[in-house]
Amino acid sequence: MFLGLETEYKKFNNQFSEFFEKYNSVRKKYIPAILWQSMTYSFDSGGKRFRPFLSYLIAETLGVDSKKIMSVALAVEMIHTYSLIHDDLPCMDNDDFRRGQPTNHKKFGEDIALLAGDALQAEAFWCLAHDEFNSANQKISVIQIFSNLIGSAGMVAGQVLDMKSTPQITLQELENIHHKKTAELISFAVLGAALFSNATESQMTFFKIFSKNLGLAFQIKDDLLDGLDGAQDHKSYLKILGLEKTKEKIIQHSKSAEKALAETSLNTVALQKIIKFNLTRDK
Ligand code: GRG
Repeated sequence: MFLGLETEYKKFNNQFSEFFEKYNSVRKKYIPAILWQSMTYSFDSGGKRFRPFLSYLIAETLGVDSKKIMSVALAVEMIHTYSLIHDDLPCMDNDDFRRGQPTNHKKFGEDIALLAGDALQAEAFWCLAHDEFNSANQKISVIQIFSNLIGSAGMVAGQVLDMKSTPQITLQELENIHHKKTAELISFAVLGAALFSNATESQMTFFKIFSKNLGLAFQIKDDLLDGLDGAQDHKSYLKILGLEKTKEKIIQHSKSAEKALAETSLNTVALQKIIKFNLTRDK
């Protein structure tokens, strides 16, 4: 799936699964069985793991052992999973299927699905707080940016603005929604891993530009794939800009992301491949 990054993805996947198993062995016994089943049903239902893989590649790029960033990788995938479970609920997008399987609330009921999302969010903070490979100060810095990017000023804000938007939405408003709803979590995957990998201030600056543009390109690509699939939504680049300009926007943000990487003076071949993966992906 991640063309040219197959070896890295395999290594990442093994390490990620191992880390998740270790987490299970510590936490599972405290969590009611039905809640655990609901949490893991969605966590393990065939997602691409794009965000945690990105965290892994950041550690590789900065020459740091990837065990340093595994708590970020797990936390980011837990938040992604919770956001999908809640987004599918009848009070939000009201979807019956996700990744070709019944959505969490269709399988476990709305009450448990809601609580599985809540639980995954809290567990993500648990993972970061209990990280064994970084200092207390580093963990505080990471939790500070995490709570900002995923919460009421970040991803949740994006969801609210999305829900309350009207068909008169402007391109600028839509970009702001995409930025908050999707790009900020992707930014955390990059910036959380970069902080745990001891990135310099200047590298952080370029990684911020890289991750924002990659996140926007990722969401616009998602709009494009949805639109080609027949979904009609006024909150879509396709609806506002049409097909050709939407494709141009994806290329424009991808180029900005690439340019930011070039400024870091690091070997960023793998990260460039991730940008290309998004350009060519069909799911
Ligand atoms: C706080 C309820 C709540 C929601 C937050 C992120 C979000 C807002 C809602 C999720 C719905 C959605 C379509 C978000 C856009 C982000 C996106 C492109 C999700 C799909 O991500 P992939 O392609 O999915 O990484 P897989 O299935 O591979 O994990």
